[in-house]
Amino acid sequence: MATPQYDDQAHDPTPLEMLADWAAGGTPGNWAPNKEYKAALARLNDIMSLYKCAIMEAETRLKVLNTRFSLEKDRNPISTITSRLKSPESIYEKVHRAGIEPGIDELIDRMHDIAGIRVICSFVEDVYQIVDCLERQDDIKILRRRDYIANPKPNGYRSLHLIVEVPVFLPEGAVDMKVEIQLRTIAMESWASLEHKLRYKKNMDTELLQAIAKELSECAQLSARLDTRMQTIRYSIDGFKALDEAALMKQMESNEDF
Ligand code: 0O2
Repeated sequence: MATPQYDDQAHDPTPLEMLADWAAGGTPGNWAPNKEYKAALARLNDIMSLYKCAIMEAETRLKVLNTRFSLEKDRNPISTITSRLKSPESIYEKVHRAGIEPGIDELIDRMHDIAGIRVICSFVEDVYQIVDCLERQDDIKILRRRDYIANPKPNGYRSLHLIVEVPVFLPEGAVDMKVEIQLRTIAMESWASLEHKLRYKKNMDTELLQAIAKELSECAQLSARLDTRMQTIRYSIDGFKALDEAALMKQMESNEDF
């Protein structure tokens, strides 16, 4: 196969170049550095930089919330915040998997997780507190909320996902950009990262795959109970709901089969 031509040099296409070619409506394996491709590449570079700024904006909001909480309640609800800009390779793979029509506007419209932030909390209650605070912020728009903590996925996945829109302030004015925020506890994070590895195991024996999926499903239930028990202990340490000690004891007893 002839080496694809990008710009004026013959080289293997980078994932970003492949993505620009897809966005310009090119045919894989038969691309040319035409006007449409060059315009798509320039626009892609521009929006990737805007998504990077959106991550900074959203991350700052979360850090501010964490600092305010720690002042008022003497503890940090957020354990860690990590962020990532989805790689062009991963975007390219997902546009095909999700059947997104070629075009940068389509990409912006249909793909919600180019900018992604993961917030890890110690307790489930912290997740909901952070979400409540974000919902009350005037200039953050919550476009979508999926609560896989209250309604776990069939495989046991738990996490709370928000798609938010944050303003990015540029010299020429503000632009609203989408960011996906995944909030979960430490236990949920440990489960999800293990399960994520399984998703990308292509050549595993079917029986082994099923056995691991079953084991993971059981671990998901254990991890959900662990979160409940940890929350209960924290309430009890904080003296929170101390008046309802009988209910607390009952809750602890009901956890004993774990
Ligand atoms: P990756 O490899 O993490 O990037 P959408 O947000 O509309 O594009 P979807 O699936 O409708 O897609 O949204 P959803 O359910 O909110 O999930 C989005 C992301 O959550 C996924 O991104 C994963 O990061 C994570 N996720 C969802 N379900 C699972 C699960 O069962 N296990 C694990 N480990 N993670 C999950 P991607 O792009 O699918 O994957």
